[in-house]
Amino acid sequence: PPEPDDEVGAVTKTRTRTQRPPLYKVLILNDDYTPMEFVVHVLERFFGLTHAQAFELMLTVHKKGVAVVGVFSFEVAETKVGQVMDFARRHQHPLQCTMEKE
Ligand code: NFA
Repeated sequence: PPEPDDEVGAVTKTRTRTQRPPLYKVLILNDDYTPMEFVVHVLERFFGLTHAQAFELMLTVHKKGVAVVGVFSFEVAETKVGQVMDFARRHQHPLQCTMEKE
C-alpha cells in the first residue's frame, strides 16, 4: 500500500510471513519386552524405512530410551501413532508411540 513518503502512484510491497502448518514429531519409546525384530518391522511398515535404517533407529531407541522416527502434519502424525499403537496391541507388545509439537 502507499505510505506517507511514497510518490503518487509508487508501489510498495508489504512482506507478510508465509503461514506454515505446525509439525509434530512422532516418537517411539523403549521398553524391556517388545522384540527388537517387531520394532524394526514397525519402522519399515509405517515409516517407510529400509531394513538397515529401521534396524539402526531401533537400536537408537533401545540404547537412548526414545527417538524421533518422523516429523509430520498433525493429521498424519495422529494416524501413524494410532496405527503403531493398534498394531502393537494386536500383537500384545507394550510398545509405545507418541507425538509432540515440534
Ligand atoms: N528393548 C527391547 C528389547 O531389548 C527392544 C526395543 C527397542 C523395544 C526399541 C522398544 C523400542 N527387546
